[in-house]
This record gives sequence, C-alpha cells and structure tokens, in this order.
Amino acid sequence: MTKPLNIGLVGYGFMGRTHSNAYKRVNDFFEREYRPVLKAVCGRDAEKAEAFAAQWQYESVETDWQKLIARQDIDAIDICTPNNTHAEIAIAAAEAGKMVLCEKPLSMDPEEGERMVAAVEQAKVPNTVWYNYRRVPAVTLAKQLVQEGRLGRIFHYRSQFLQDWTIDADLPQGGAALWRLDVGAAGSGVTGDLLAHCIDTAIWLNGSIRDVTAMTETFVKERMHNLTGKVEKVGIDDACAFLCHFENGSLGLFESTRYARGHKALYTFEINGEHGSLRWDLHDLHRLEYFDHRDESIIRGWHDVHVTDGDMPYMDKWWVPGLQIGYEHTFVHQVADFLEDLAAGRATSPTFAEALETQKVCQAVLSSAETASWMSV
Ligand code: SOE
Repeated sequence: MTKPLNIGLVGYGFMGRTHSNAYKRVNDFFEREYRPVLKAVCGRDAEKAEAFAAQWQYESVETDWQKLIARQDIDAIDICTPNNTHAEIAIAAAEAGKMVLCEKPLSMDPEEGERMVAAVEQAKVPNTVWYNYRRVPAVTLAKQLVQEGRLGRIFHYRSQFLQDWTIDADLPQGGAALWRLDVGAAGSGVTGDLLAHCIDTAIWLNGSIRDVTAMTETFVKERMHNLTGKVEKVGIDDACAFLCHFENGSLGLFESTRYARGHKALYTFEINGEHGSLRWDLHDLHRLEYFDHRDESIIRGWHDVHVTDGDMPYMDKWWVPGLQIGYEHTFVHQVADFLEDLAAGRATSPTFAEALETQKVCQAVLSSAETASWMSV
C-alpha cells in the first residue's frame, strides 16, 4: 500500500499541466512509498479551474490560494503561477507546514529568494524548484561523467537557450499566456526565464559562478499591455549574453534570446576539459555527445551516445533500449526523486537554497548589463 501525498496545485497553465501529468504517471513507472493524489487545483478564474480539474481529475477546486493552504487535507503546495506570486505563496505554505514545490525561477530577485529559503528552512518542510532539465537522462548522464572525472580539469562551459516567439512587435504583453513579457509579473525576460535553466544546469555540472559581465537588449521597446489596454514600455530583456568565471577556474559563455528566428527551444551546453568534452542539445534530448582524447588515435572522435539503455539514468524505468522518452518525463523524474527523497528524509535538489544561487547569478547578470561592469555573484 502506498501512502497518499495530497497535492494542492496553484495555477493551471502550461506548467500546471506538466506537473499534473507527472503526478499522475509517476507511480505507474517508479515504485515509491508515496503516491501523489490530485486533491485540489487553485486558480482565480473558477470556470477555468473547474475545466482544468475535470480534465486532469483533480478532486476539488479553490479560487483563493490562502484557502487552499489552510486546508488540512493538503500536504504539498505546488506553485505554477507567475514569478511575482511565488514568494508570498511559498512563504505562507511553509508557515502552514506544507511541503513546497515551486516553478522556476525561485523568485523575482535574491531578496525574495532569501525570505523563501528562510521560511522553508525554519518550517523544516521539504522543498524543491522545478529546474526540470537536470533530469533529462542525457543531462543526468553528463553529470555522472563529469563527477567520474572523465573530462579532467574543466576549461570552458558554454550554453545557449534560443527561441523566436516574441519577434512580432504586435504581440501584447501581460495577462494569462503573456505574463513572461511583463516585467511586473516575470521580474526579467530571458535572464530569469531561459538563462536561469542554463545557469542551474551549469552550477550543477561545473560548480559555482564567481563573477559575470553581461549585456542585454530589448528589441521591441513598447507593447500593448493586456491588463491596462494601453501601449506600455517593455521592461524585460529580450536577449542577454554574459561571460563569467567559475570558481573552478573555467570560463563561461552564455547566450539567450527570443529573437533567434527558426529556434523554438534550442537549449544547448558544451563543456571542454583537459581530457574530453561533452555536448547536449534539447532538440535532440536523448543524445549526449562525448569526446575522449584518451581514445586510441585511429578511432578518436565524438561518441554519439543514445541515452536509452537500462543502465543509463532513469531509463530502466521506461521502455527497452533504443526507445526514447521526452520532455514530459523530466517532470516525472523530478516527482519520482522527490517521493524517494521524502521517504528517505533527504532534500531534493535543487532545493530553494540551491535555486537561490541561480537567482543571485541572474541578479548579477542584470546588474552587470545595467552598469556595464563586472559583477561578483
Ligand atoms: C518559455 O517559452 C518557456 O516555456 C520557459 O518558461 C520554460 O521554463 C522553458 O523550459 C521552455 O520555455
């Protein structure tokens, strides 16, 4: 018999769907002591929340997140709302003794993040932030290869996250689907939305970032605001690039934009070390490219590892070798790890405290771009 873990989901957009799917699937594939129960979904629009609940089979609906948090039958609060609401909901949930799972980025800025970390640590409640790409099997395998020391001393880390969905100057900002363009709701543009993923993975694979120098650009300066109906200044960064030093002495190069025509979600990273290199690309997410200079010279070249065998991370739980999994599975893996850690009394990485480090790098990047100077993290 599994123990129920009653989930209260706040927000029912794109991320609400990815998380709900993960809760529903996880125990079908992973043997775990706990089983998530879709107890309640919360959203301000009752009709939409009801429709979401019906589609995903949530047992009940709330329209006020405070009421959801006050419910005795909810164990964990999952925050899938715009970034400017994360802190208030997470802190209240922790104070009420609930576990908290929060969408990325953790917060609007490090100051908010600090308060969120203090709240979960004081309440001693399990917490995690959904930086899902760590749990793409090929990315988890990259972590394993780095940890085994196969690359030797690391010299370079470079990463990009390219999209093209905001090029149209007539696209409005703000409101349900477009809050990512509204600085008041998102905090920043590509830095918090896309580079945050690159930074989280980079810190995980290559350690802390010491300092940064950055530039940002806002290509479309004014957009109609869906909430006010007026044309308003755009406050987000449409593109951002930065250089950095990692604490281990390696150099980093990061770039993100929503203006790279032809790229939908081209998240890539490459690591170059003394003995070898690793390369990964979200558009081909089940492959990890690996080069080992110690291979015999006549066969030396890039290994194109198809990460589907049962001895590769997470893959023994899915199909048979050669058959791939995809984007949604990264969320299933995060829940599977969360449930396993919960049973073992361990923290699930990235915790709020770990995600705060990413927030500090984002802040240093934005400050550096503003002041045109190097910033320490
Ligand atoms: C933005 O388009 C977005 O949906 C991000 O918010 C997600 O975090 C990223 O994984 C995909 O792109």
